[in-house]
Amino acid sequence: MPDGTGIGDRVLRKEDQRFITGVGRYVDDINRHGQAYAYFLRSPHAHATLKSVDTAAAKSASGVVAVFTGPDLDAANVGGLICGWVVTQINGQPHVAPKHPVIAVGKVRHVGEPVAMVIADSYAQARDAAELIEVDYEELAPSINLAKTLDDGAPQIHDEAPGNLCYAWEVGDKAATDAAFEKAAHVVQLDLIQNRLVPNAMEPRAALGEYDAASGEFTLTTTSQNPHVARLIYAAFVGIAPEHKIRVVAPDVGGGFGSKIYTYSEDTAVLWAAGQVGRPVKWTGDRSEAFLGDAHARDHVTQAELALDADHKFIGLRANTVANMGAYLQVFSTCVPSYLYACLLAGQYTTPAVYCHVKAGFTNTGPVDAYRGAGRPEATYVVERLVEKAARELGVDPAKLRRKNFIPSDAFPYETPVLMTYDSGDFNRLLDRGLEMVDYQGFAARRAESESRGKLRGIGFSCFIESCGLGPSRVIGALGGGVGQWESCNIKFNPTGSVLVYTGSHTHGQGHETVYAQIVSDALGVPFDQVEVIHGDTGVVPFGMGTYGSRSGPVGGGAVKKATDKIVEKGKKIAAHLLEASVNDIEYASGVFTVAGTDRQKTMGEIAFAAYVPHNYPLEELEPGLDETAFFDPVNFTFPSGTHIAEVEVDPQTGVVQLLDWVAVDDFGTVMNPMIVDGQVHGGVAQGVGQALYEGCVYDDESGQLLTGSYMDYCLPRADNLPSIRLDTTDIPCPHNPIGAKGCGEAGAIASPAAVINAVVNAIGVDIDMPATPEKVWRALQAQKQAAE
Ligand code: MCN
Repeated sequence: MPDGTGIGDRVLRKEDQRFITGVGRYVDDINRHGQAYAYFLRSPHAHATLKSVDTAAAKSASGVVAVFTGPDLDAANVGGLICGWVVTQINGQPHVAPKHPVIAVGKVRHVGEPVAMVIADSYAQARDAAELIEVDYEELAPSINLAKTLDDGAPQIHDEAPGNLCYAWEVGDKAATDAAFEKAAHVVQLDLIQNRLVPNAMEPRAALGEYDAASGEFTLTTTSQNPHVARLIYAAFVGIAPEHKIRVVAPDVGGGFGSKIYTYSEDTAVLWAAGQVGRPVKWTGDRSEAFLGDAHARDHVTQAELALDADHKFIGLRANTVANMGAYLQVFSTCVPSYLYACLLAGQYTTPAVYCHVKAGFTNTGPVDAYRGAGRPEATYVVERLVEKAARELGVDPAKLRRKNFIPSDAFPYETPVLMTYDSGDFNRLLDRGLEMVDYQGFAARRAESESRGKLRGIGFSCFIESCGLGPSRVIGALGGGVGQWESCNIKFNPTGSVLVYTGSHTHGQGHETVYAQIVSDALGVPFDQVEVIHGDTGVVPFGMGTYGSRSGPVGGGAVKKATDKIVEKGKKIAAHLLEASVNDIEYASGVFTVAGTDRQKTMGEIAFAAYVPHNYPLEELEPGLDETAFFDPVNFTFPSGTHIAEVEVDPQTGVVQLLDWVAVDDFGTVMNPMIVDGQVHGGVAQGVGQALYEGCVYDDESGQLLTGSYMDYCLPRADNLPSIRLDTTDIPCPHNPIGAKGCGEAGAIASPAAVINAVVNAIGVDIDMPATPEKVWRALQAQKQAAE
């Protein structure tokens, strides 16, 4: 757009006006007449038999409306929570999917699992009454430690899952990979720990259930990233009501980072309970409940190896991973450490043989599922740590070693040995630009200067590629995914020319209200401020799959663009009628329809008006109205890639790591709003830095108590832990979506842990695990010193 609000412009975010002026409407801001409040009594034990749950005293407590336990929900045929992705095991069987009750039945399997729901006139009354519930727990030995949970003799968590095994799965050609290692000139080995993380969205989860006895309709207002998928689950699997009798509304949502993809016990229970008690029922989680109850992330251990020939070409990579599922499966739990992880172990390289074996195990800890990056930070960490270690052991420049092994830019589409076909990219260009921006030549001098001050300086690379933009329904279906992953858009013109854009994706910080308006404004020539984007309400938006897997730009944006194309097609017919010309002679550009070769024109505004005031329309050929719906289902994932380079300084006296510089050169295809994309990379990098240096979710090995259940024990990065992040992009369009966009929402979190740790290792000279806390770094330096003595 000439006014600077089209695709590619740094448009300020429309939605920020309401957020920064404090008028955003979050779930907890919404209250209904006669509303009651829910409190969940949670298990204090990691593993116990529920011998009895006596609710009599609680039921007669002041203000109490109802108390429900797991058996009450069972008796009402309320189904359990589901996992939406079937992983087919090596033995051909589907993964083991134990029942996940909304409220515990018979047994509790992690600290914090809901045992009863109390509904009362006030939240305080519900909480007080919960104290009157007598639960007779018979404690069982828990299995907490991932490294031991699959061992013989480990405490059994589910009868359905012998040996606590969820699945054993593999990808790649094992024989070919083993053969590559046999003939290798060099083999590099690493044992890696993917520290467990807590998502920490700014707004904790909340839900408000309502039931209208007249229509039989249930409404849930909730902190969801994907309200339509939630509705499908409540209808088809939980069985609360048929889909057309459930409305799910996700208003302003204060971040999700994956943790709000899922349907949880609390939202499911309040929705069902609203029908039982005939009053709206509200639950707002507090931060402690978020620590205990939000799905956690990562939590892998991996033995990884890279084989190189004498010429330093990568000839094989193999990884053996054990992944923690926690006590129960959530919606994506199974696909994260399988398809979303192992299928990216080729990285940016031509490694011809890759093999990965994954065992997923249950433990008596909270569920583990997708969190920003979901599998792809783990893959990048394996590949990039191995590559950096190979460079160190071989004494070669890590940038040169990467360059020697990059997939060349003319090799796309490129089929990797682990199921993916990369669409496009230019890895040399990313690295070259990164080296230039970071002044790689000058690093030796900077390191010497740090040394003169008694500090250890290091530089670390992370050259990542990821698959996102979920995304190809056919591919996902073939890999076991349960639902189609298209996106939809409905564009409705008002007669006076303003536009409503209904999207099935959900924005909870990503800025869709702005970027989709840019796409529409650009395509239809409508002023940006005349375009309103509406999302997050199944009662208003016809269809949608929501937001996760960096899909809203490439897939949601694709649907928006397709819908604008349909509007233009219809507009041409109306213009032809108004201008008394053949539709074939109508040309369209920038909001104006012209009869070819003449100055006879109609603007989009005139067309919109005529569409609703259709005087003289040939109605049998031309329907009134300007309202089009499009679905977009891409043929492949998008494959953003990038080079991130971190420079750190380590204080050997204290082990403190200071990040000094960050350079990120990414390929996000067509960048629609560079300001929003920059912000996405900043946020993602900060989260990855958190994983690398600060965050670690820890359960006590004996009792299964969450030791890091508050910000006193769980350390998030702060603004002053981060350097100014310097960015650039290469913008190689994705060949298979209408805009050419590749997703950007997770890239920073995918790239950054490997870059940070590679820089720390480069500084201190020994391998180290995440989070590289001062204590861990200091101990590594002491051990190194002692070994040298
Ligand atoms: N965009 C663009 N040009 C591109 C690609 C994207 O301008 N080439 C814009 C998009 O239009 C969108 C934003 O960048 O406004 C992010 O787009 P995309 O990469 O498609 O990611 P999604 O919108 O699907 O968001 C999901 C992604 C994920 S998976 C997590 S997790 C995450 C993230 O986004 N959670 C977030 N970013 C977050 N940001 C905030 N503030 N809060 C979260 O919870």
